Amino acid sequence: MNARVEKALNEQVIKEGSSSQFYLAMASWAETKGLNGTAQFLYQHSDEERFHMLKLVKFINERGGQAIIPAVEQPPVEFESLEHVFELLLEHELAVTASINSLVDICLQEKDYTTHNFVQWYVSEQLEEEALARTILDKLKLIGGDKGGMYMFDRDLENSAITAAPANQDQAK
Ligand code: OFO
Repeated sequence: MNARVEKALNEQVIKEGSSSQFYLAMASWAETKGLNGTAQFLYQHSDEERFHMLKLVKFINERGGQAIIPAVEQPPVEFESLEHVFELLLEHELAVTASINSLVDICLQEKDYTTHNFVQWYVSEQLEEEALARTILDKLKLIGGDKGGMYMFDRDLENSAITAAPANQDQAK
């Protein structure tokens, strides 16, 4: 496998792994605040990011490279508010999108069209995740400090986590 592409893919492994840890920390924080639906949604999101990492690891190894499993970095323990959590999540997703775009660029420069094709899955995934984070943030802004609204919001996220679960299990096969 092209050395430059392999290095960029391994850097992406780090990013997906750290996304998983970051969302796991958010989920745990939400759970301690009684936001169980939000916690469930974020736990699931964390699992998805781990799956994104695993997909890269397998691809690198199958193509004759060597995947490097990164060390676990400590994510934040406390968050200012739920809105802050989703602001950070969107910010994080935007950074991951930039990194995927640069990976696409490297594939084209190195004429590695197989990896370029593989990476397209991540391009679409980032589009969806950014849109979802924006929608959630908009809802939180609408709710403001309303406790009833927050209750409904948490329940909605719980329902969306339940609906999305079977698809994710299929993805992991
Ligand atoms: Fe891995 O999909 Fe977002 O970060």
